[in-house]
Amino acid sequence: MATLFFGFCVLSQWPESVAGITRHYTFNIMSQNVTRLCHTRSLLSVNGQFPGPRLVAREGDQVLVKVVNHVPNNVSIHWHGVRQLRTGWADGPAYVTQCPIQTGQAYTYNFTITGQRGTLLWHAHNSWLRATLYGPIIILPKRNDSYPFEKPYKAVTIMLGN
Ligand SMILES: *[C@@H]1O[C@H](CO)[C@@H](O)[C@H](O)[C@H]1NC(C)=O
Ligand SMILES: *[C@@H]1O[C@H](CO)[C@@H](O)[C@H](O)[C@H]1NC(C)=O
Ligand SMILES: *[C@@H]1O[C@H](CO)[C@@H](O)[C@H](O)[C@H]1NC(C)=O
Ligand SMILES: *[C@@H]1O[C@H](CO)[C@@H](O)[C@H](O)[C@H]1NC(C)=O
Ligand SMILES: [Cu+2]
Repeated sequence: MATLFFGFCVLSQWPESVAGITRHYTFNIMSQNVTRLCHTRSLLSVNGQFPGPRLVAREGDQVLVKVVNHVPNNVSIHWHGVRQLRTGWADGPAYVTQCPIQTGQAYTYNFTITGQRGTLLWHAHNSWLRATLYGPIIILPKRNDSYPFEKPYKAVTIMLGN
């Protein structure tokens, strides 16, 4: 199964906000049927979206992601590449920094994005679940701050999965 996903956004169109706000997300881990190239499969998704939802934050923002597990599998979510400064328990690797979130339970990841800008990735951290549980993390510079490169005219997220 090959999947290609395109999302896009014009940077100047994001709503105005002050730096250092709290961003709330809820990730419901659920099972669903998805049809691609004439084949229907059952797979795990976040909020019924595959690939999963975009997590957007500015540098300096606090991010709260409540992950609710509605499936029989143990799940944890890893924020790939996000520096966890004094919030190691929000990193996500099951059995490393936390016990997995069990069926019917929820865990709220709480971390602040510090000193990072760009596009990263979140994904499930146990076994094959990461094959379908993933999505982009888009970190914008602080308001009035610049990118460490020329300001892009437009940002396009391309996710490749299999
Ligand atoms: C997926 O499809 C199977 C077989 O048709 C069905 O039994 C199941 O209820 C469906 N699951 C969902 C979440 O729609
Ligand atoms: C889920 O995690 C719990 C707690 O770590 C563990 O006891 C259980 O065996 C796990 N279940 C599966 C299916 O891996
Ligand atoms: C998130 O972590 C911050 C810093 O440790 C803490 O002040 C805040 O109360 C936490 N929020 C939640 C909802 O856990
Ligand atoms: C951003 O720059 C604009 C124009 O220079 C200014 O009016 C505004 O106060 C600045 N905002 C912050 C958060 O520094
Ligand atoms: Cu990773």
